[in-house]
Amino acid sequence: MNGLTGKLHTYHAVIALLLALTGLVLHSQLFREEFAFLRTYLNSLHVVIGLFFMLTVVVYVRAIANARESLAGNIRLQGITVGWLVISVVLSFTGLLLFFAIDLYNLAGVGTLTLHRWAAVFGISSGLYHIATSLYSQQHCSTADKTAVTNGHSLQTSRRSFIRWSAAVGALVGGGGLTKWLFGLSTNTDWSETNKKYKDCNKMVPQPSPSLGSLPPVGGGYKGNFEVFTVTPIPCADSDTWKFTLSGLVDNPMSTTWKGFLDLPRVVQVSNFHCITGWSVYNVTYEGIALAQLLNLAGVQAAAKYVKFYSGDGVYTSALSLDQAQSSDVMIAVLMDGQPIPSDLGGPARLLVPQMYAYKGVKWLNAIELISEPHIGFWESRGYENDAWVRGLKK
Ligand SMILES: Nc1nc2c(c(=O)[nH]1)N[C@H]1C(S)=C(S)[C@@H](COP(=O)(O)O)O[C@H]1N2
Ligand SMILES: [Mo]
Repeated sequence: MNGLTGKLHTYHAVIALLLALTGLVLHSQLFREEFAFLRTYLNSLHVVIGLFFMLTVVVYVRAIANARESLAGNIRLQGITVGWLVISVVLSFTGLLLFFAIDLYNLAGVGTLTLHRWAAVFGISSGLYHIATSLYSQQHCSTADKTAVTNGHSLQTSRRSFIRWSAAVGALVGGGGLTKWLFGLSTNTDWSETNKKYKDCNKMVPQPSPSLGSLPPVGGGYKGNFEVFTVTPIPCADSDTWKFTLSGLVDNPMSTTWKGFLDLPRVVQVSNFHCITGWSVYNVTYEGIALAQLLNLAGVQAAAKYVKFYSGDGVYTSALSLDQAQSSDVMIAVLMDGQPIPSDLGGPARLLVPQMYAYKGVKWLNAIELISEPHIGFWESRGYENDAWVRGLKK
């Protein structure tokens, strides 16, 4: 027992605490806004602390193996140990998968972040329970000898079980709150209620008709879940008023209605979608206008070096270098798995840059401008890389 509660226990506890703190902060609203520029560093720190955590788990397993005899009779301690071990292993495994997600490609994909979050919920709430109950029993133990003599034992026992039960209830309530927070969609906005109402509020007539390959989707249907991310309320588009413009340093500026936009030639592609916060969606069959083709039609002037993208929300922008914008898989998508893109996911038209993090994928795209100087977009000006290549995908 001593071997398990000595220095090793302290190290392990402190590291677990740091891991929980950095993980919670990474998920917080604050780090999607004011402190976005720290995200990548904090993420690396979280991973490094995670490696130390794994190290203490390994050492722990050895210590437990040595202390087998002292565990033998103690069902409660066995339960704690096995439970904690399972949580630690799941956390470590999903953490590693997430870190290598892009390199492992489809393998790591769907559900890894979800599993990591669930393990965090169980880990944090059982950790809190463990702290609460053992803090009490430490106090209790120091006076145990005296009280045993004065025969207050049954009182002690009932008080102890009362503490245990309150700690358990506290952990359950805390765990419930944590679950709600970690799994709430649109967690990055104050608009979640409004967004539910406007899940698909676009009124576009006609709908784009899917070409061969789009329906049924050649990718076989996307795998994973989109988390709706928006820094504004979801704007609703109407084909009567919707306009798309291409302007700036081009020979043939363009301003077109929805009908004209649908007359532009479209291509079909299967691509993956990676958000920098760790979730991905795989094998999405998109149909849309290849940006390189559109730029060709517009006749890009020699002075143009960058392409700036505007959103119908009036707030969000992003930009690519001309080179990046001409990558063959950059498109303005209007169909996803053969269906019009719903307004919460950026329809009627959204930008896709599959090899970059999805903050480059401007939703509700309605204007493109060719410019000579770099533009720093919404998230980029809050610290995200301007060259947003997904690690491992850069050509
Ligand atoms: N207009 C607009 N486009 C946006 C965003 C946004 O907040 N507003 N968020 C970006 C980010 S960070 C991501 S991960 C994706 C999310 O796309 P989804 O909401 O369709 O899942 O959209 C990107 N495009
Ligand atoms: Mo994102």
